Amino acid sequence: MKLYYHPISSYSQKTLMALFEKGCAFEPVLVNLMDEKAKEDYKKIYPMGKVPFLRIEEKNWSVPESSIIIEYTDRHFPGGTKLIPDDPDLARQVRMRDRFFDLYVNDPMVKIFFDGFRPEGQRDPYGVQQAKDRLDTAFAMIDQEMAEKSWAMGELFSMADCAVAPALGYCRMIYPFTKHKHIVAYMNRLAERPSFQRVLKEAEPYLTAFKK
Ligand SMILES: N[C@@H](CCC(=O)N[C@@H](CS)C(=O)NCC(=O)O)C(=O)O
Repeated sequence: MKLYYHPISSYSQKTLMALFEKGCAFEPVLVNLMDEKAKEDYKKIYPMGKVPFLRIEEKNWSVPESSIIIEYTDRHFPGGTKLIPDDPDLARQVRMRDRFFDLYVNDPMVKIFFDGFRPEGQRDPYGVQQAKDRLDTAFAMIDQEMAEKSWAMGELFSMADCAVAPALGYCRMIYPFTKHKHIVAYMNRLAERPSFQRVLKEAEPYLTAFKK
């Protein structure tokens, strides 16, 4: 199976972290989102142009969306970390947290991150303020939740942790959460996870080049 991705894309990082947790083999295909020609070529594979995207040629299956790729992988590759529990109620709680982290941490983080790279006059201060307000609310909720937990689901590491790790990793740089000590401790635990370390190591040279 081929994973179309970019190393600095937070949603790609979420998926990569999950695939590394599972230890399943895949062919990585880097999509250069900074290059218009590469983006246009990629749209022939996935017209929405978003990464990550999984293609399983032998089944003629296309699997877009980070959470759905993780769901597919967790179902079809029994090895490594189980990322979505078999128990339906626990699975629902994982999915709920995954949605929360994507919509209320990752998306606002992306808004703030990319606005910073827009030329003067094309920035969106109102949208950025909305994103910051959303993050403030999300941080307060997560901090309270993480007071007595190791991972988003308690002692169980799951897809939800893969969703939030890259998003919080970027927040550390662009909208820090230092006053939320339980999130800081959670982030420190995530940073020790070999799957996340591997993701960050791969992203590092691309991030340095992107910032220049
Ligand atoms: N909901 C999607 C979000 C994917 C997404 O927004 N990816 C960004 C990179 S982090 C992207 O492909 N951006 C390029 C574009 O929008 O053209 C998921 O979970 O996979």
